[in-house]
Amino acid sequence: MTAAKVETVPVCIIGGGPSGLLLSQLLHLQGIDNILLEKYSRAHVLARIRAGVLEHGFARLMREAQCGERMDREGEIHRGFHIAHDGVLDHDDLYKYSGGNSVIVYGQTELTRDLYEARERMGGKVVHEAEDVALHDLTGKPYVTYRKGDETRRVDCDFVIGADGFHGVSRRSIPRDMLVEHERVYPFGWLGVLSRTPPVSPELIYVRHERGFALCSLRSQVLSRYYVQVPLTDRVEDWSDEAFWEELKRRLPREVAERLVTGPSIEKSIAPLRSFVAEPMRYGRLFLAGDAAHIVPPTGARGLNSAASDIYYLYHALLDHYKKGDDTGLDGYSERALARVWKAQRFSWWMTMMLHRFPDDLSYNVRLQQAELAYLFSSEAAKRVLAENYVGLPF
Ligand code: FAS
Ligand code: PHB
Repeated sequence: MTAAKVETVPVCIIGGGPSGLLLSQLLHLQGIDNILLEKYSRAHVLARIRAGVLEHGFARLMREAQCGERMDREGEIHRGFHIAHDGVLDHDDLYKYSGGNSVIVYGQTELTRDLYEARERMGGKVVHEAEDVALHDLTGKPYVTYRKGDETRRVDCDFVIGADGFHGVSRRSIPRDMLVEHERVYPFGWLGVLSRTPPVSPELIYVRHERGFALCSLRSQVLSRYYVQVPLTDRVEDWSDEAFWEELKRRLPREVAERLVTGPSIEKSIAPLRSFVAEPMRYGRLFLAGDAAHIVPPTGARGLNSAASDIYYLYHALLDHYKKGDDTGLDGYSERALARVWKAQRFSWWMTMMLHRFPDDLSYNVRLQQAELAYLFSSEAAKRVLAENYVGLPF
């Protein structure tokens, strides 16, 4: 192993997903130098198919990061969505019930691509295939070591941002007795298919069905994204494209199923569902953001969007530190971020409990789900609650 190459920057960001990239880009635009260490290649990161719905707050941050141009050109503004249940197709008018807000349907893959291209265009320090990342002296003068090829490197910094996702190294670098983890795992997963077919509906359709949950989403007018709830024991190789389409059609309202255009899957995967929060989101000079600190079931489309408010809070806290010598934001980050994270946790749990079929479903629970939906679509107040959470609570 060759001698360590040492670099010194104010902020070292671990993780080149949307959280890390967005913060890196925002700090760079304010002249705050930073380096981002990503475990895999850019191609590997961009091969992942994940979120599809952006809150208006996330969209605002992308524009502030000078990365919103393609999102605004190619993304679709959605002012409502449907919930199909018990033979009816109900609709929540997000625009009306949220007081004029909407969401943008634009794939996480594309916004991650936009962020990578902006970092490259602006000469950002992004290191791919940074292996064996390790965090050191987090309560003193922090530094990060990693391996690039056969070279060991060291980054001396003021702050480390752990944006390395649920399986990253950052949260695991916090002593066990300094962290409380809250978790619930759901007894099913989502089998997702991406297909080059026209979407079955101009707006998303969430489906509660006795056979299980389903979701009709999209990435564009020629790229559709569909999901069906499957048992945790299922493997993606158990599901042919034909079997997937047949199951989806059985869960959709007849008039929707009849107009479904099927085609070969260009991506097919099963995602487990869990709710998870690690508290606090800070240890010394390490700050956790995004999936490194919290995970939600994708039912409420809050995963990526919860990361956005973490980044917003961290960005302004670091600005105040470097521009004003004010650490109020940094000292209050964990409490402020968690307050919004838990509201997103609540909403994601509520949507998941309402729309999925649970293996041991008691008749009481089934009737409760039906009552929840009947109340939701009979109450203006309930539709306002749904809308304001879905478009995104204020940062
Ligand atoms: P990410 O996990 O996206 O990024 C972390 C990055 O850190 C990765 O690129 C990883 O390679 C890197 N990394 C990990 N360990 C490292 C190490 N030791 N050193 C250096 N780098 C390291 N959200 C929604 O809103 N809607 C959805 O439909 C949806 N579907 C999802 C499906 C799946 C299968 C998954 C896993 C998540 C889904 N999510 C969804 C949530 C998802 O979009 C996350 O919220 C989003 O990726 C969070 O972004 P980051 O916090 O950047 O974490
Ligand atoms: C998606 O398009 O992938 C998507 C949309 C909404 C969700 C979850 C996933 O709630």
